[in-house]
Amino acid sequence: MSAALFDLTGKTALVTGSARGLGFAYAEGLAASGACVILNDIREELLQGSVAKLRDKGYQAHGVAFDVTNEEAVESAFASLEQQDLLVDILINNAGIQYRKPMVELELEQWQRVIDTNLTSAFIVSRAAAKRMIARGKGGKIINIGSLTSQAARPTVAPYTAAKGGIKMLTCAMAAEWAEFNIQTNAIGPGYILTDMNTALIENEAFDSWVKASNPSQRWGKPEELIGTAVFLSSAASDYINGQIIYVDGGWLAVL
Ligand code: NAP
Ligand code: GCO
Repeated sequence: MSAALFDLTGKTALVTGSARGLGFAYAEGLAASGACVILNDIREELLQGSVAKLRDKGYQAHGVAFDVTNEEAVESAFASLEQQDLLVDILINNAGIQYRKPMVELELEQWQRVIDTNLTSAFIVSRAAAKRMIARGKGGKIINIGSLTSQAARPTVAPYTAAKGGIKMLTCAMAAEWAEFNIQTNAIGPGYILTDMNTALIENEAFDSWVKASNPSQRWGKPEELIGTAVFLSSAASDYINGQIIYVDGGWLAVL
């Protein structure tokens, strides 16, 4: 009984920003649970290499290159997927960037680029997915990717923090509008995870010490440690969960 709850066989999942990092971990985890996965990235060559890695493991994997901030490109991508009979049942809005600078030094363009990529894109891509899920009448799953900064802030990452706080409430707004169509929208809030986004932090001895001292697990997280939550929120096991954010942070936000 319980294993079937987490089985994604017959489902098609689109993961944005998934040629590497956490997105690739989510895609591989969903593929291992039976889903047909569609990887996305801006860089075609990187994308195809990642698709090949999953296919080499025997998984059903496809790639579609588009910029998640470009609504014409997003609509065109969904149309292309439909022509291939790849109908998105599960969407993980994972694509994101980081830009670290004190606000008093930040240019408006730099602010806007982070907001567009980390927040507005979730609206653009989810709107395209939800319209089609509603029309098909079979429900769906949407998973937004938040952060510890959906709940708390640190200096020099204001646009990222504003975007991730917005992701938390956009998740509630999506639940409010789409739950009646059997679409469950939730979010994952990863802690500090060992990916390219954080290379500069990982290599900074003081920051590395702060991360290890600031959470009860006393270590950085690994991308593969996010997979279980992604599979759970993509599966029938979460059919009555909506508008929630699950922090996968080693306990960071749970302690003083
Ligand atoms: P990453 O290693 O920097 O990977 C980000 C991915 O997003 C890359 O594949 C990148 O494409 C893609 N991307 C960026 N802009 C895009 C756009 N406009 N259109 C399509 N794809 C785009 O980051 P990560 O650590 O895996 O983070 C993934 C997500 O988790 C982000 O939303 C991040 O905010 C969130 N998160 C990360 C952590 C962490 O500790 N790592 C913690 C909390 C939340 P390219 O490969 O072409 O650059
Ligand atoms: C930073 C990091 C964080 C992590 C993550 C924590 O500069 O503080 O990039 O933002 O990536 O979001 O949950």
